[in-house]
Amino acid sequence: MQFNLIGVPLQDGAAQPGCEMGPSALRTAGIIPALERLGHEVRDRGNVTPRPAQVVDHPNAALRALPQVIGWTEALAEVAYRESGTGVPIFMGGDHALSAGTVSGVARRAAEEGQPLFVLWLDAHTDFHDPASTESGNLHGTPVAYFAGRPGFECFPPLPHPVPEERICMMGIRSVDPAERRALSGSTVQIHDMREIDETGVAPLLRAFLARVAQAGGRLHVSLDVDFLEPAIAPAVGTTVPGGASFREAHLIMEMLHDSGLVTSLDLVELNPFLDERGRTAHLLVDLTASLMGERIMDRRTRSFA
Ligand code: HAR
Ligand code: MN
Ligand code: MN
Ligand code: MN
Repeated sequence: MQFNLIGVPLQDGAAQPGCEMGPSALRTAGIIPALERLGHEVRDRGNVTPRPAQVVDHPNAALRALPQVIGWTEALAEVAYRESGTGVPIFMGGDHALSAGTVSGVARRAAEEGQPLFVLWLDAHTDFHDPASTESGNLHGTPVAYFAGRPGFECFPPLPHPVPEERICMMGIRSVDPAERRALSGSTVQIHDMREIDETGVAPLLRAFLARVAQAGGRLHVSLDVDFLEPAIAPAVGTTVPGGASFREAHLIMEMLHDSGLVTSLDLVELNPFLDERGRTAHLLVDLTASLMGERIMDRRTRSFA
């Protein structure tokens, strides 16, 4: 397979600085040789530069870095569209605000090629605020509502190909703000919170979703937020929430995603190397990426998701 690695040194969407070092940490942790060892061809396309920030007013005074995040979204939508035309793009963040751009770009590509795009959102948070509802003002809490085409994003770049809410599946959720809860209560976004994962296990939940993607002849964008993981194994993130996915739950998800053959793009986000312990979180993200792209413990028969 052909991978296009894209660095996204964005940290304006998060409260704590440090995510701008994420792409460097992933390169240092060996993401390129890890993929090459699996027989893939890897092109490092370098880091994205945002469009210049324009003056933009918004009534929510809490909002932080709105013009900058808009500039990143514009640039990323273009890059994601382009880089998804020649291979599987891997976006190395950078905070989660980057997904506003990456998902809208790959959605445009999917629409042009006549395939429905699905999104698997692996996160402690639903990131379903709009610019008016966020109280923290941190725009990494908003990308899902943007690419789903929810109202309230008039200040953002126009979105020609929103992802229908029923094609969005979230796993790992354990921190939802009241405004997000209200917005999601009338929504068809599929949410598997940690309670459901505890009771059911990740495998049946993911298998059902992958079957739905396969049935629809769809393609799948995976967005992996570091805080999806249990903080004890992945400390390098500014928004840790206890009770996250375990090492094996996360690897099993990646292994099943690989077997499905459905994944066409990937975000690795919220890695803050400034908070890491001797690179262990960066290394874990590289190992998870390798599992997603074909590393396996033992050979086994591939399960069909159709
Ligand atoms: N919901 C909270 C807020 O809007 C926390 C959002 C944190 N988001 C991320 N990405 N770290 O999931 O401020
Ligand atoms: Mn997130
Ligand atoms: Mn999160
Ligand atoms: Mn390793």
